[in-house]
Amino acid sequence: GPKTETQQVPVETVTENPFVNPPLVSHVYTADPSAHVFDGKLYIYPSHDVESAAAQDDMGSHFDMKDYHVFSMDSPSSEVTDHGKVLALEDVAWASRQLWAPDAAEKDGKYYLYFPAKDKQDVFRIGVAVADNPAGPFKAEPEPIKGSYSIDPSVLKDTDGNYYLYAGGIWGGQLQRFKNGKYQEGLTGPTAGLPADSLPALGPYVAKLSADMKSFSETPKEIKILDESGNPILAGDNNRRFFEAAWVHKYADKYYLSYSTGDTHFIAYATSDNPYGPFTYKGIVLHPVQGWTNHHSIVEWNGKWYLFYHDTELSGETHLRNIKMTELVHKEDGTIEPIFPMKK
Ligand code: FUB
Repeated sequence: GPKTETQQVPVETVTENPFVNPPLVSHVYTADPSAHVFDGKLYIYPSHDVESAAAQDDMGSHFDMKDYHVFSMDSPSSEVTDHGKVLALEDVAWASRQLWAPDAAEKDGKYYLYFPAKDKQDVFRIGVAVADNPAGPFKAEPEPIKGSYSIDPSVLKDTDGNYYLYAGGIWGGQLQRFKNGKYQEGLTGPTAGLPADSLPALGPYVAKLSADMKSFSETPKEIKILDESGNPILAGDNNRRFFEAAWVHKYADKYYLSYSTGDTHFIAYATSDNPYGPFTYKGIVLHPVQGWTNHHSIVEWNGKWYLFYHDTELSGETHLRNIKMTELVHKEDGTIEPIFPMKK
């Protein structure tokens, strides 16, 4: 029967959700979101994370992705539409595994998806796939972009109509295994080939795209990132040195290069007057997220700026991520207001 005496109610600990922003997509795992506004709509080109039998190692073998989906939004607060699978590993003749962080660009009504994958020799190259529509499907070129290497391509459409491809990533991204664009055989593990801690860190590379958007019009050039005194950021400066995820946006006539510092988990940024750099380190865009990787994009949409990023709120697993977005503010002095993804 009903209890009449007063019962001891256990004191519940109410745990507050520590994440500042909610996942944008929850029916599939998504990461590395590259966002662009095409025809007034916002399109997101992320990695599509999947469960994998590959062992977790310092080369990122557990990031074993096999296809890409494209997503779109009509407004910053609207639902996210999944346009489905737009490119699959089996449809890329030259690739063997690991479809990592992509980006997309539009030129003359055609859309180009740039993506890293390991070739049949297990060397990361960058491919391009073409579509008539921002939501795909994309058809891959039979060969990777000639002269391309490493991971994480992103493309800047400059205000003068030139397109620049930025790329590179150390450790699993293999950037340290290339000298003058040539793969050095015999380097194994994530760190062999890296400069000593007291030497300048490796930078991402940049190459102007040719008119057809499918090739480089020049030999890729390494980007220098300098500290506030004009000295190169050193390889041992893990809090500030480039690791992966280069992204360039233009704001008030300045080029902003933002990137992940990898093992210290920041998205840092540096600015320049020139798309080729040198860039000067300015600070942090995004503080560490939950999960090892931190990877983002920055885009202007209807007069406001947004940061797209990911964390592991839905899975708690470093290789099963979910994309998120938040507003980004450029301050009057040109610096970026740092973003904290976790409640303090
Ligand atoms: O998603 C696979 C890799 O993890 C990306 O290419 C890196 O930037 C890191 O996010």
